Amino acid sequence: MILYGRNLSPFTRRVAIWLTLQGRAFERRELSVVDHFDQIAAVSPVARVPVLALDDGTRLIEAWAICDWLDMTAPQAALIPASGPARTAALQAVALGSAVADKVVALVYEKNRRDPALHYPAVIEKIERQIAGGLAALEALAPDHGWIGGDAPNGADVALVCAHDIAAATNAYLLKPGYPRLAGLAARANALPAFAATKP
Ligand SMILES: N[C@@H](CCC(=O)N[C@@H](CS)C(=O)NCC(=O)O)C(=O)O
Repeated sequence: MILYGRNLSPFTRRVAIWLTLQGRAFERRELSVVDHFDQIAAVSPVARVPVLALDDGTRLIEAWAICDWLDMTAPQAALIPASGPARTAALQAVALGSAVADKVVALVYEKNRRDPALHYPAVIEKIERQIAGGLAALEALAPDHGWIGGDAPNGADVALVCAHDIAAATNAYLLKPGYPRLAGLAARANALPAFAATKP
């Protein structure tokens, strides 16, 4: 299997950590749409990462759909509970982490990449408010110690940490209000090889 995308993509990082926590062998192609558009367009019709190219040539897109395939094909190592309220709760945590990551990436495009002369303060402020709301919700989900997944990180832990870390890596001021439980979860996770090796 080949995973396309850089760790600076929180969606690609989520898939990379998922693969590693499941103990799967895979190759990386650390490409970004900004610098390698044509190479990514060659493997994804919408030219986005992550893309997971399977050994039979199938190419999967969208982090949630890739992780669903990973869990389906390795049920003994699944990172999301198979059914019931626990599954709904874990998927909602992943959705929230993913939504925060989405808005953090949107802020990178609007603020970090756009010429300051073309900044739209109202748009930036709206995105910052969306991120603040999402981070507060992630803080409420983050455990004081250990993992949402119990004895080991599950998909919810992975999504929360990826959201936290992309905010820290791109616009650290977003974390200034203080999210101590989320920060603690990220610190515990980043002490593990799967997270440490992919930290943006
Ligand atoms: N919903 C997608 C989001 C993927 C995404 O936004 N990827 C970004 C990198 S972080 C990308 O490829 N952006 C290029 C673009 O959309 O133009 C997922 O979960 O996989």
